[in-house]
Amino acid sequence: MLIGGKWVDPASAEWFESMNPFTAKPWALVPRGSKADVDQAIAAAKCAFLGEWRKLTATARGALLHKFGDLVAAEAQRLAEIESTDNGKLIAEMRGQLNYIPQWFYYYGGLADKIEGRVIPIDKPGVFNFTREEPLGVVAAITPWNSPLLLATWKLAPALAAGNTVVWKPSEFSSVSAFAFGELFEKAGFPPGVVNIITGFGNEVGEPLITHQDVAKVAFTGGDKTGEHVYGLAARGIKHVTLELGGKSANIVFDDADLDQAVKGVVSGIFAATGQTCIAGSRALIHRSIHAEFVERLLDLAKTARMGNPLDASTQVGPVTTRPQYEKILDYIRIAKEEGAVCRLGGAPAQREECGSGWFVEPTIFTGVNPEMRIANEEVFGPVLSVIPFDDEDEAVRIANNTVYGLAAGVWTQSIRRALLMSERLEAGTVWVNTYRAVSYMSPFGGYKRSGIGRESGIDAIRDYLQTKSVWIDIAGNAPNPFVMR
Ligand code: TXE
Repeated sequence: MLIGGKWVDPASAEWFESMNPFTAKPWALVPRGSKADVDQAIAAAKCAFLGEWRKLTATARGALLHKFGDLVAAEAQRLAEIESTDNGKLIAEMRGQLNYIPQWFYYYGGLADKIEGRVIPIDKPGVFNFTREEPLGVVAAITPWNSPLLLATWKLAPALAAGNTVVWKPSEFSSVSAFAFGELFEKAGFPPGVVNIITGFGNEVGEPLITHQDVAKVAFTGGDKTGEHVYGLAARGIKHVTLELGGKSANIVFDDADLDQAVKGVVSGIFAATGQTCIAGSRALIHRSIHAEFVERLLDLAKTARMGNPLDASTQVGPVTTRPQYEKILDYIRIAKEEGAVCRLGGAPAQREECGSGWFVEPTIFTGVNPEMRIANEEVFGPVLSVIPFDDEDEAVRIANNTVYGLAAGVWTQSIRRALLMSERLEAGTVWVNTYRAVSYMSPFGGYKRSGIGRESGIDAIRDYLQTKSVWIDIAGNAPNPFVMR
């Protein structure tokens, strides 16, 4: 693990296995961190925050982020292979992602020296008042397994640009790429302790991190139940928190949509990344007049999905990342069947030869889904689509918003009126019109309702890593009455 610029063994002297989901066999050993390591990492992060890191100008901080981005770009292929092996994401997607991740470091690196305070034209004579935007201190970044480096980047880039230091805990299911990232932070020349990495389990590493008095902020991505728990722990220490917690996003297809595009959009929304994305369009809301035709076209396209080794560039649907997740998906398929949903495709573990011994679930499509069913309300986080018909805009909005989540939504229509109206009425942090699953370092991302708090990416995100100080300077020199407020 990386603590204060040194690679160290865990205090527990224990390691655990990281599994390759394609082979269902262990392929790496990961240090099992504990409170003792967490305490050291936080001490190192605090020391760096008060020392070396603070001494750097914002421009110099930005230059380091830029350098890091260059190193990630140079190592993109290697990082992509590690990530594919450790969590089963397609190499085809990972190459693109690793080539794109540097943009976050360039963008926030550029922003580092544009964080400006303001001079307030204060209403009191003889006083000068201005604000400073200051970093929070030590940030705990806790990340999940589904997109390990991308989701860590969304936290690390703005946190560091704002002048914070970080202790990062990757998911126990996909920690290996974090070590490769850590090496690049060192190589870029970040002072020791600015970025620390502690691997291990949620209760053994995550909780001591969140509850440590020297952690000023918790930036978390994961499931909503864990998020709720993390929020509660952070509340006890009155810590800053951002949470990104998944969803049950609706992909809404109107009868005036370009159906070729819409079919591809719905398929990409649920089967890309094996459905293991927070933004998965796991509910397809289809206008009743096109429902039958659309379902046939959906089945035709989904059936062509090539499953297999994620390291093969032609694979389109890879394995499920973890054994518990694999079991959870199969459970939800069983529940949907018991609830009376009609399984039109898949609905079982994949038995294809090219899937070997990996944790594969067939791309699955349910019709006859009633909005009240569990399959229409709970996050499956797998390649399982619920198709629900609707009659008009009002009903589409009602069904789409009838969920505790609010991360994203897709709207397929040729009508600009409808596109604008729907984008206003949908309770979601992101609305895509005639596209799906697009993200950028420039555009804020985050959830409404139970999908989270705060935003990642874009200029706004850096505000979540800053606090405002108001400075008052008397320039009149006449002491006021000490017994009344000035
Ligand atoms: O996530 P967890 P899990 C959803 C998805 C999935 C479900 C469970 O539905 O099926 O969550 O996945 C750390 N204190 N998403 O169990 O538990 C943990 O070690 C502090 C949605 O893998 O949320 C890991 O680093 N930390 C999602 C991180 O939290 C704790 C992405 C996420 O793990 C902790 C992943 C604790 N008590 C799953 N317990 C999204 N929003 O994209 C765990 N952790």
